[in-house]
Amino acid sequence: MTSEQTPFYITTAISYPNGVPHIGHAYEVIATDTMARFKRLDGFDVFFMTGTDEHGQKMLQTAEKQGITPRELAQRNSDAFQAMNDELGISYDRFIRTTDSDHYAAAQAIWKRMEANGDIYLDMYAGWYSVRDEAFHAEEDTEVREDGVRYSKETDTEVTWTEEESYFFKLSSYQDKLLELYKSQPDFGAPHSRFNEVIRFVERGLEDLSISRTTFDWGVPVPGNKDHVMYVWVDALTNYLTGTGFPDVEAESFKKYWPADVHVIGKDISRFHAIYWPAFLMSAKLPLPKRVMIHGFLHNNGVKMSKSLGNVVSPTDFISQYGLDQVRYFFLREVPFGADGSYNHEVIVARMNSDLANNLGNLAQRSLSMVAKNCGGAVPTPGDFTEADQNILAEAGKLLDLCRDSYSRQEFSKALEAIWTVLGNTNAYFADQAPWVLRKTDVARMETVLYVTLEVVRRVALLVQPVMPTAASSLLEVLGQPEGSARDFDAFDTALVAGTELPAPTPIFPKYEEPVQ
Ligand code: MET
Repeated sequence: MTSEQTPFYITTAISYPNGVPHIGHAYEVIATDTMARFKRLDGFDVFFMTGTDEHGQKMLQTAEKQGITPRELAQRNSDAFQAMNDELGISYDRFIRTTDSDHYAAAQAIWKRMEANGDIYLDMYAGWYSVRDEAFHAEEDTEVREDGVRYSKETDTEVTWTEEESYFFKLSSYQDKLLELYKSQPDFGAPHSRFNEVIRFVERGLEDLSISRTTFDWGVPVPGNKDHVMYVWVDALTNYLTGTGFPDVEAESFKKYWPADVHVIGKDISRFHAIYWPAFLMSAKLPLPKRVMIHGFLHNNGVKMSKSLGNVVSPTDFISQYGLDQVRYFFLREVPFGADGSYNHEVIVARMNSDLANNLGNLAQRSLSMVAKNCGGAVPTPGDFTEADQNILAEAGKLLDLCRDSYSRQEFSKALEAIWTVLGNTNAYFADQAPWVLRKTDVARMETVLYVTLEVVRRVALLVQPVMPTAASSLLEVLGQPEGSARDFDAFDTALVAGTELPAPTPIFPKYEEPVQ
């Protein structure tokens, strides 16, 4: 099957390493990682890329403030981002840095293609620039505030007057083509509410875009003019191509993975991805990504959280507090991906205790302990299935397709909700059937009930692997499912084999206990 695997290329945005990562960065990579893992388990040939965006004025200014070179700053914090990824168990295939040499080649190659298409010209730029946003803002979108400083109205960042020779990209001539794209591919941007904002913006008309700078040199040199470096976003967006082997368009990896299936990004950079990026690619005569998935922001709204636990916005603190799989589950279950959301200590603990410890952990532990004690530690042989057995097995049997459907739109919370609905029903089934009573009255029936319960738990364990890789792996272990093909989604419909020896069960999801002060 290997040679026929369908490719699936997914990316996160690449982060500015002008500081250390925070919980927002963790949220994006966790969601993207979950998607990548789901597709791998579902038989796709996945390429998953994340990394750091190291050029531009923001990096330069931060480095100057710290008395180091931008290269040193980039190195230090890029390492911190990579360490966060590793700590979060992110299964990236490449961690790209825009200072990688193959990236320079890619950025210069896309520039030349856009130039060859007649879309780049030299002129003077005069306007407002926000270093924080690394973005130009039209004068009418800025205002002078009480402190006498001019800000971008939209992003609340300071803007400074910039006047210099610059290359421009003819973005204005792509308005109609972009609107056609949005019309013919209504899922090019998602969710619709966020994509619609982008469409409205393009409908108001587009100005040509300044795409080079001359006042500093921390960037990719513009081909053929050593006085200019590329505007950081031209270089940054091109990272998605670099990862596939571009500019070698004959490379096997390029042919296989480009165009990307999904770019996962935050709502603050939707215009760069859904306007500039497709316009650059159209100009360069390259295929467009299939989807830009725009997620919202998570806010820590719990005063209690910061009071009782101190600063928990560092991903490391967060994980040591709650556990990695728990955090991954919480983020994806609590907030519909795409929407803004908030977190606090109470809701996290509620999810951990009710969804994980009770509904899944307890069900697994109770049924497995009964099997250990009463069935010789092996998967029992079921008798004929009753209607109740058949119903619950049928419900669980639908979950893979339900998940596939939800994941195709990155609707992680929907997939998890469906799984936990089945778990709720399985808990009710287990309570109704009362196998601990059957143990004394009807052992064969007890064995059937335990078999059915384990089979549902197995299916659930398979499907939660992308979200909670470690816990799911432990669960599959105690269900006698070794690593490898037994854990692929292909195994979903292959029922548990009676007689399979099971290791001694160990609880997988402990209840959250408040630390003793
Ligand atoms: N570095 C940018 C940001 O953090 C994202 C670049 S994605 C090509 O906003």
